[in-house]
Amino acid sequence: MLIKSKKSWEMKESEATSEPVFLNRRALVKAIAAGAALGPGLTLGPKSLIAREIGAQFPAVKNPRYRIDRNVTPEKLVTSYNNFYEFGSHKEIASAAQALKIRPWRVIIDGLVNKEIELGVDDLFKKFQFEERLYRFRCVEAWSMVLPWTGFPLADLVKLAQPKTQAKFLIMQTFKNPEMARGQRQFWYPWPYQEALTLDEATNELAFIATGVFGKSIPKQMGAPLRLVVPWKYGFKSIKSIVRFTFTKKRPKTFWESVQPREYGFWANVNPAVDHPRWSQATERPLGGSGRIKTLLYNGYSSEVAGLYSNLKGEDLFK
Ligand SMILES: Nc1nc2c(c(=O)[nH]1)N[C@H]1C(S)=C(S)[C@@H](COP(=O)(O)O)O[C@H]1N2
Ligand SMILES: [Mo]
Repeated sequence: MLIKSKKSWEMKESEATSEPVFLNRRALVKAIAAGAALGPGLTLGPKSLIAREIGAQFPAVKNPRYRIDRNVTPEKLVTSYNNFYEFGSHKEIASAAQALKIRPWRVIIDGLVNKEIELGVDDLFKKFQFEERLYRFRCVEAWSMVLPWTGFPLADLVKLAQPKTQAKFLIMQTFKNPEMARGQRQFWYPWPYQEALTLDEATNELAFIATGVFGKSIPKQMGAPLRLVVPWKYGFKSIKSIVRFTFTKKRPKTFWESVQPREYGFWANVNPAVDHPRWSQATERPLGGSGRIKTLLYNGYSSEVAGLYSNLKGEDLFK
């Protein structure tokens, strides 16, 4: 099909992408921009036909490489059942999270980089090409969902940062402001929330910075204005409302690892065969579904990520 043959407003939502195509993202974005034929079997949703300018977020190109053979979770559930300890230690924090002030929002990129970067989030966004991806998401507490994220690959941010060759890890931190975020008055937690990836993980094609969900800006309770999404790992790795990216040589302690190292580790890769000390990880409860479904190794993303771990002997990869 010739991409240019139909204007976006001539297509129905029902023509949205249904089959995976094996184009890498750059090739896809280029192809769309050039109006090239993408081959038989590929249809693109209305929003996909718009060649996006750098920095423009909505509507984003739907990347057909990331499709899921499960129903998308209802938006109402995705945006009302959340985990964000800064605003409470239960799942109904959405209204409390409206206290989060998301502008101005400064982002710092520092540590082992050639040049530190500090800029406002809107200026940061101008540096990236946005796209939409459908991903699975699996919390360590065994609930799960499928949802469309808008954002850009974390690899693009790493490239912008130009890490030095000694850099091996990327640490990400959430804001710290106990005035604004009541949960941070719980002084026994090691605020700010902190997560980290190896640089190999951070530059894996799946590691994503989300700025939107369901075609709109990401709501505060889901980690506005930018959060990590690493869909092959348990949800706690996907840190929300990031203010700082720091490249280091040494592996840091992460938030939940500091709080409860017996139960939560650095790697936290999804594995149905390795149980949590207090419950089974074999199955999960899809939000909005009836009953439970089987959990998949690496949450169904083995072909993209298993290679990252083939040489890691003696590491506790699945908690
Ligand atoms: N800063 C911060 N990020 C966080 C959390 C948190 O408490 N604080 N919770 C994590 C956990 S355990 C999960 S399951 C996901 C939940 O994301 P959602 O509420 O957008 O579904 O966010 C993760 N990121
Ligand atoms: Mo979670």
